[in-house]
Amino acid sequence: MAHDDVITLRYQVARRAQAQWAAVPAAQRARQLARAADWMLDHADEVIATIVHENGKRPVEALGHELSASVANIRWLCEHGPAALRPQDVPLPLMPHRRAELRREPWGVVLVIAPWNFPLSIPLGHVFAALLAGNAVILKPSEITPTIGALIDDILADCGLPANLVGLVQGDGKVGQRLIAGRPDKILFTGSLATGRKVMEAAAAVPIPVCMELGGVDAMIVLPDADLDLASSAAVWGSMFNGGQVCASVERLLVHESIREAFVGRVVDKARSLEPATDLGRITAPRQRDVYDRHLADARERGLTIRCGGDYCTPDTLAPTVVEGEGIEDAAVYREETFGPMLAVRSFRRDDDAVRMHEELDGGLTASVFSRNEARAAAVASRLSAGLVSINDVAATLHALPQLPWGGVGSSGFGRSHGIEGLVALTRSKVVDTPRAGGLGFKRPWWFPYDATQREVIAAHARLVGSGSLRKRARAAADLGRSTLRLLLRHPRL
Ligand code: TXE
Repeated sequence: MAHDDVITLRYQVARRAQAQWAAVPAAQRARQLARAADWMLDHADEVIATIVHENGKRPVEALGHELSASVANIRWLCEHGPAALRPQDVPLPLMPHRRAELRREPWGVVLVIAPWNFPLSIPLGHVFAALLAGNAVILKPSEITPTIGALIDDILADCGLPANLVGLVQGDGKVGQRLIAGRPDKILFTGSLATGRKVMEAAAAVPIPVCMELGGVDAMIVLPDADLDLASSAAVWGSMFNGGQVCASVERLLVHESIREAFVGRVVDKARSLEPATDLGRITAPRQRDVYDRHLADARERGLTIRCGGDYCTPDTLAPTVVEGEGIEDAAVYREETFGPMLAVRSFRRDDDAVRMHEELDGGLTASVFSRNEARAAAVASRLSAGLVSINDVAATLHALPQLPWGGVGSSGFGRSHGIEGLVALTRSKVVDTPRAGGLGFKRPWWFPYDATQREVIAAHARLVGSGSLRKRARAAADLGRSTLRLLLRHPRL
């Protein structure tokens, strides 16, 4: 069967399964989905081995950022999600005779297009939230980590889901385009800005709502009174964990000029002390080397100083690299996402300069500010454009914490996953309003035909709901009572 026919069929069977799944109460859906956490813990070694083998990250990172993050997310979603999906009675002070119920209904079929850097926790987080919200899911893992993507079928095997509720479609960007053409009801994309634009372009043709997580050139700001030991350790881990292949990694270091050498010296010493075999995973996507080579060549052409690293310790591991120098603000390593164990250092004089430097680049997924003066750090943090700003910690620590919404601003994308906000975003709100006293209700006196009495009622009502002073409201209430009585005594003629 031609690929497009397979995709068409995938969507057809997913829609049928979704109708069945949406009829299951959210609390029951949660109970079934929660079994996946048990499966993952029971098969932890297999899950970790598969990730290490195909993605190349260190076992401790596969355990922490993939397995542990995923089971925590599942548990939290299953415990807190159903309440957020429950229909709510919304009081209507302006329409006391009506009862409004706000419902959170599933979109239908959600398409998840996933990256290779967190090949389990990122897609799994999206898949679970979408399923808990009552959707079906078509999942396209990255073509670089297909085996890990396929794990999701095993992880869900014990959940008793309707057949075909989750459709796994392997393939590259071309398959991604075809999946968009298959008209999902919503798309969750994690990947590069360049690809994100193609996804949005294809989605716009239908149109299909999208949630985009596109990475960023995130910065750490180190104020003059920062704890240099803490901040330098945070800078090294924040920029080099997962081999630096993290959307929320520290890509830029903005450090106060007065502590620059003391701080950068510590960063360089700690970066040099990393053991590639134990601390740095291999480069997952070979094409990343092109990015690293280009950024290093550009830095050298500009005469920047490569304080450490700048070459490969093994064919697929870049040595931890720190780059600084006059004019770094124009260098590729500073302006573009390197997505590797590479840090670009720039110094500033005033807090305002640090904010300006941060804001110069469009986008912002996460940021961090280090200072012993929390109020000063908070003042800087409040001025930064980013989805998450950490004070005296690196924001990536909080990546995909189930309680917090996750996503960026500007060229780092839009929409939110995780947290209640991310779950609710996987539903469509619908209001159903009915007569509060039951029955058929009555013809509304403000329906046709229009006349002077109606206008008096509406004018008095506007003064009641819009006046700021109690005296005016009291007078408006009296006017409203009198004019409404006159209106009700007049039999509606239509
Ligand atoms: O991403 P792509 P890649 C950034 C990071 C990295 C760069 C490239 O800077 O260096 O992106 O990584 C699918 N229509 N991030 O090549 O190309 C593709 O098959 C539909 C940051 O992995 O964006 C894969 O499943 N789908 C990011 C997914 O999109 C298409 C994590 C991502 O691939 C498509 C990963 C198309 N036209 C990379 N083309 C983050 N935010 O963490 C590709 N795909």
